[in-house]
Amino acid sequence: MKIDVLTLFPEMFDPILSSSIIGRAVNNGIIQIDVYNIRDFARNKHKQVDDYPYGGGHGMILAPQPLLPAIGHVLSKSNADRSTVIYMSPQGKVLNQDMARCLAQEPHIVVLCGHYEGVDQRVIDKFVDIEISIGDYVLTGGEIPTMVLVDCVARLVPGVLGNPESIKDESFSRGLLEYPQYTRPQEYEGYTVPEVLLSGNHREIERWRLKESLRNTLKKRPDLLKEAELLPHEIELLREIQQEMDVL
Ligand code: 4F9
Repeated sequence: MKIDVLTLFPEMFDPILSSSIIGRAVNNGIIQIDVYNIRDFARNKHKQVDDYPYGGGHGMILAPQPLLPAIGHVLSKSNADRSTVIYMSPQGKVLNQDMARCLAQEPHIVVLCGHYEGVDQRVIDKFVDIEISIGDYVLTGGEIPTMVLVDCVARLVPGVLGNPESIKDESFSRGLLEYPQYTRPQEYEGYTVPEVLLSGNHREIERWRLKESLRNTLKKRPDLLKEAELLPHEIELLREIQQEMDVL
């Protein structure tokens, strides 16, 4: 997978590219991430990238020049058979694990980081395939959302994570939150580990984990349960949990 990032602050990406799991995948050649400075495509004397909004109002707008040539450049350089251009914006569809799974299948992703009051609409109309938000709040720019997207998508690319099994079990992979985890020691300042996890009975452990996963989801994110396609034995476990809650 190839990811091209277009930003006014390329240095913000140095930390994730030089360390972390994503950095390792880049160094191993499993993914390729190139960060381009939008300002390098400015053709005016002062390398200005923004201008005042037509119609008035506060703030500045990222202009078609340099954005159009910048996007055009990364698209024409790519030899992938298709490219997906993404604009990180609070107006986008809110990122979720399903979207990340889809994007992880793409050969070439271009991510545009907006700044100031936004981007000239003609750039979005001409090039942008998807607008993506990372949540209902406003940031100073699209760089942190882009890092969130890149991290979330890149870790799903085969070979990026050491153990592919770890993707299967985690929160959201099935639309449920994870079960609680414990490690040694068995007792810490009076706090103990649930007995079943020490039993060595793998069927019982599986059942306990599924039940706690359902319990966590019901308690913390009941909205997720409406979307999850539960199997009959899972609905039965939910009923048990509800009864336990009624007793308390
Ligand atoms: C982008 C916020 C995506 C949330 C970009 C200011 C943004 C954002 N998700 N806020 N520029």
